[in-house]
Amino acid sequence: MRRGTPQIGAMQAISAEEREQFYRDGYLRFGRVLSDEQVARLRSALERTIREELERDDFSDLPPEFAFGHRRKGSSNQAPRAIHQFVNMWKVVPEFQELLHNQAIVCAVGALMDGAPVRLWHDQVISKPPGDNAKFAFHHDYYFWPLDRPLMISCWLALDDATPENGCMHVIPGSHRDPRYQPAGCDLTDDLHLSPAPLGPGAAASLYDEARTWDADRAKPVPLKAGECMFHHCLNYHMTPRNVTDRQRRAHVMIFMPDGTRYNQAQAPNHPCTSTLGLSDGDVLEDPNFPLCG
Ligand SMILES: O=C(O)CCC(=O)C(=O)O
Repeated sequence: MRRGTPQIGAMQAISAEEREQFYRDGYLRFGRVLSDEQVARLRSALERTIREELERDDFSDLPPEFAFGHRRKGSSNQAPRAIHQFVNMWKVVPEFQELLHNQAIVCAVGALMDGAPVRLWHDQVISKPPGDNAKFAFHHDYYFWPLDRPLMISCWLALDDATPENGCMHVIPGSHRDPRYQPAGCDLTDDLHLSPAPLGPGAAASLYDEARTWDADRAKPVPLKAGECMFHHCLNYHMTPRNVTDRQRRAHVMIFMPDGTRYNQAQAPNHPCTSTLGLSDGDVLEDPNFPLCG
């Protein structure tokens, strides 16, 4: 199992080769960060959460963003979904909140961010239940986030074995640096991760719409065993194909940002994690909604 080394310092948590690979390819298959017992505990916490939510009539004590991306009791929209989301699990389920202190994950992200203090932008469980899922088309994540700089790093943590057949992550290596994939004005220098330049609000890249029609064979699959994780850069293009098996495909995704990241509404005006917070452009995202991790 990968171990963080906070007492030695975040820079030790990832090798120079891994760091180089992450910034060259825009993703990194990192390895095992949870034991089988920890995975089983998270799965049963998720099952409990889903069960409890389906029995509820009053949702007023849940954060508003938690409703986004899945169906509740009595929901009129029964259309199939590409993915089912449970946003900000950390606010609702203690077993998932513990992951914000997983040293292997947080120290590796801190090292990838050159030792910056690391905050959570949000987390979510994403699942593709058998028979109720579809292809989740190619995209990069930054396009959907109202944040001032493209410096976010996601940790995609498998809660089930993830394979091409049940919809594992598929990435286009290097797309985070390729101008054809990125909005005009995006700074793609070698120091991308240090670049302070904001992107044009919501501007789609030349390949953005076309890429949404592509199939998984245009990309590299990243199969993972339950308890293993990968990291991906917020400008990296990725997709997940339909789960055509009778197996679950659940993942927990934590999205980290360097401390000091600011709100930029025009980039994504209606994001469920910020739309009720009354933020103004330039506000720094901080506690309690965006906690420091470690
Ligand atoms: O898990 C999935 O199916 C999609 C994940 C994804 O797009 C992401 O983590 O950015």
